[in-house]
Amino acid sequence: MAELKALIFDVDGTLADTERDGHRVAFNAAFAAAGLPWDWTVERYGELLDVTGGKERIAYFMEKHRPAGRAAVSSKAQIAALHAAKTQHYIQMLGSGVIPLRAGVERVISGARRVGVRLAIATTTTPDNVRALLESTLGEEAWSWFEVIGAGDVVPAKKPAPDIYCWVLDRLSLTPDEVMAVEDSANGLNAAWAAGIRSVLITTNDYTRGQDFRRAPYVVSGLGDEGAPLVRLAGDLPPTTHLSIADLQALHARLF
Ligand code: XBP
Ligand code: MG
Repeated sequence: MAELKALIFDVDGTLADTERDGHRVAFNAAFAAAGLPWDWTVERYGELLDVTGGKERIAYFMEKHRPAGRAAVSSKAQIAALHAAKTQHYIQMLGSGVIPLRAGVERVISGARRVGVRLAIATTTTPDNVRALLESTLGEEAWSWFEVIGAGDVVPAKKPAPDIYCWVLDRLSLTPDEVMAVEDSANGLNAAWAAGIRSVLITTNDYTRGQDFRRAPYVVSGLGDEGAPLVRLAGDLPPTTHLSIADLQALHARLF
């Protein structure tokens, strides 16, 4: 039986619903400020989310949709500058407290701290964004609760490549069987899976609900709260309105 030693959280879509009303809006603000006539609608952004990483997403958009004005951001450096402006918009938005954590996230994080399950993050987003989200939702100290934060360009290949999970496992000095990954997307699931992690809990959201999660042992609509009960979507899950850290420890142990 493999004991659960650490929880590795994805960020966007998992800790908080940041994509539609956060990142998307910040991309559009950066485009407008740069004089680019681009507007990523809610629907289009859903399609663009197939590509992880903001810089990679901009490059993919230009390649696929050939929008007007793309010549102005044709080099890697120009894309990076546009993306840096987007990051500033995004951090400013988070600072004003517009994006809360998803239901149950705070409960599971504090439960893990209480029982000594270590905490880590594996995300494709920019490190400054992770810090801004943690600070605006959990306070200034929260950053230090996470022993390892793997984010953005610390690895060359983003999810669904396994690199970020391998990087985090390496720094935690843990094997894949000692951790549970909490993810919201197929790209995230496939990244964890490719790194050898079999204990994956998917918490779906509006953008990811229809994705292929067949590999995941557990799929729920969220971690749940008493006021916002979870829906069990796949896997042998307890009949509960919300998952506690004890539930996650039991779900993990059952897999090995
Ligand atoms: C989600 C992503 C990110 C964000 C934007 O990351 O793919 O690219 O949409 O962030 P995850 P940046 O679900 O792995 O947390 O613009 O900083 O890349
Ligand atoms: Mg995600």
